[in-house]
Amino acid sequence: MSDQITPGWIPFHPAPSRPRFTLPPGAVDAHCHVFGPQAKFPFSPQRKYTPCDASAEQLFSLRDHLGFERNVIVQATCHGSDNRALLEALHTAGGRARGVVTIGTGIGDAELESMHAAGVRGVRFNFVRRLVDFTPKDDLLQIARRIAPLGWHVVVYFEARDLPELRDFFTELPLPVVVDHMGSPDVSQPVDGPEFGMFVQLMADYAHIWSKVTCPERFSVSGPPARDGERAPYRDVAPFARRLVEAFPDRVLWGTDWPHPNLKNHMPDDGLLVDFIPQIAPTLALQKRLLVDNPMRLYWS
Ligand code: 0GY
Repeated sequence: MSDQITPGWIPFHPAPSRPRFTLPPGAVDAHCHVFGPQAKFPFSPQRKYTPCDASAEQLFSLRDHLGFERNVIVQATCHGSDNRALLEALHTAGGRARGVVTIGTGIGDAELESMHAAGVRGVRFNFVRRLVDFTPKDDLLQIARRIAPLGWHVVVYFEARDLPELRDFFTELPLPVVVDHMGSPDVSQPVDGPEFGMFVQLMADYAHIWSKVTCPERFSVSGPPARDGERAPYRDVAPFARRLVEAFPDRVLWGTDWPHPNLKNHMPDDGLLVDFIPQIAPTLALQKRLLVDNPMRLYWS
């Protein structure tokens, strides 16, 4: 894999607007990444893409600009299981960031404990084939059993078509399972259709399964607003996220997904992304659970 940025890569928005929606005090951006900088934290030789640098300093400046108080930084696949960039970001965050790492079965107890002290609270299992090579489920189960006593959870990323095959694995895991990006719905299908219905049913049946109601920019067909001044973006994704927020108000999380890896069409204005929130969490009570209470319970209690 070349050290040059992947051709066609869209860099994060250089000057996001200020949201019109005012975040509640203590809001957490519960899904974001840091990339490198490559010169200090080289990317993994097994990576499937080479992103632009996106430093912790830039992430924290976006946090302040948008009005968040805290971040949950999720290990991106371009760093493989080398979590140094993430751990350094946690170190510089002064207690205002937690982390979700990628680890192998060979990790020692001392390293897990030192990650916990640094602010790590979860491990990511990634099943998206364009991003990672296959890891046997036995290895993942072994990791889950190692981290459960620490009070950690797993974050899972998969494509909707793979849910039928993965479902039993998720339901049997002995710790909370947080699904990235609503299980990647095809929003051209009805919100009441069989595909999204299977995901909603999974959450209804299993109280240990949570969802991030993130990434409208990744799934939207209608896209961001066509007209200047319009502040209700990604309307076609909103009903999917709102369904989960209303049905499972204590098991949903929200995040920016900054710096938005692998987008093909457009780069979102992060301020506009924040303005997506009132469409999916229409009351103050739902907003507080989504943005403050739920992430604080999972990451800071
Ligand atoms: C995302 C999405 C993607 C990538 C990663 O770790 C990663 O490489 O998460 C993606 O390409 O869909 O949520 O960050």
